[in-house]
Amino acid sequence: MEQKVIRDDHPRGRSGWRPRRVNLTSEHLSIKPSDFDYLKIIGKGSFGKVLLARHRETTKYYAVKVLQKKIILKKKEQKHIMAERSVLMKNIKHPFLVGLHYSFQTTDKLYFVLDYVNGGELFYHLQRERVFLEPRARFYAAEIASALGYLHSLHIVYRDLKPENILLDSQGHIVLTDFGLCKEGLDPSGTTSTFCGTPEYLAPEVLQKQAYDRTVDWWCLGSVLYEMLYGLPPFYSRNTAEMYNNILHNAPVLKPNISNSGRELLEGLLQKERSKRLGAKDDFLELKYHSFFSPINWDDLMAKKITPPFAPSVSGPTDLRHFDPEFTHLPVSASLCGDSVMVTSSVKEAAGAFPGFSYGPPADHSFM
Ligand code: ISQ
Repeated sequence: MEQKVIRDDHPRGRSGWRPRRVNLTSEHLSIKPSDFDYLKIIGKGSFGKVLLARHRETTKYYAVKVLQKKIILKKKEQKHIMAERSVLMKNIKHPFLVGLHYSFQTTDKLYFVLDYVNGGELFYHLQRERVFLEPRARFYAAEIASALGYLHSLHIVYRDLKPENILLDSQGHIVLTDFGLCKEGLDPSGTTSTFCGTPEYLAPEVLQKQAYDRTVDWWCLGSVLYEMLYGLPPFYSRNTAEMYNNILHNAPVLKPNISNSGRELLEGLLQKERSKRLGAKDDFLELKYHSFFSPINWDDLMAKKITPPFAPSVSGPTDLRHFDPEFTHLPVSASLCGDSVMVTSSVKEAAGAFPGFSYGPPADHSFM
């Protein structure tokens, strides 16, 4: 049997280089659900769930996102899902973006094998502390901004930056997940217009179903930063109609308990007219050189040389204390691993709807 030295040098792999000898068989060439043990549910959405999984052979942990094909088709979302996959596949490597290792499919499900991080959602920590002091908010905003700037440089608009998509790793660095609503293929001056998502952070142009561009992400970053500093989203109202009205017509309330540069940045990012918004001209560079970020050394930030202002306490990879028990207490379904699917007509219809979905990285990045 052929033997080959293998290595794990994914940029965010925890173990770094780990040469190992394994026997290469045809089994290694195609990845499948039974290559993993599924340990816990760590997230749930309308299309499916995210599970903590351990690769049986390498014993490495991953977040495996499993989506039901028929639900995606029913909601006419296959374009988004294929976009998520192709966005994740675009050789995207950035310290603050979740990495995709593999995607594969079975008759009824789509699987994304992603980096696993267990520091919890940023907003889970924000809720516990109500607000963050400025240096901490600055650190998170800077890591998010650098990730958004990187996506924009690849002509990708994230579009739907929202609290549940912003995670912390075990050291306390930002990891953005869920590229499901990312729009790709936009040239820097290009626009697009589709609407879906949750309302809190939606920019006025998205709310009004007008054309939008990469500046929508700077609005969302403004919303995230506002919530970190003031404890509530800008324009917040318990009444959704009122909140929509506030987003479209009211200036954000910027109380003076934060620095002038912070308020000035928020004013620039939460500018309703996108052509006047901070970032409209030189994108990320306009944020990078804004006085609010003057304490940030951007080279150090990118190299993860800045010690995070807060370290989530975790005892190890299987410490799930920062995940919602609503998810982690759910039983892990056996159907994930088996071929036990009842082939109904809707499953048949869905089976062939995602041609070219499956993806395996170059050998250097694989599990082998
Ligand atoms: C990675 N680690 C933990 C949770 C996740 C949720 C969604 C996508 C990736 C994730």
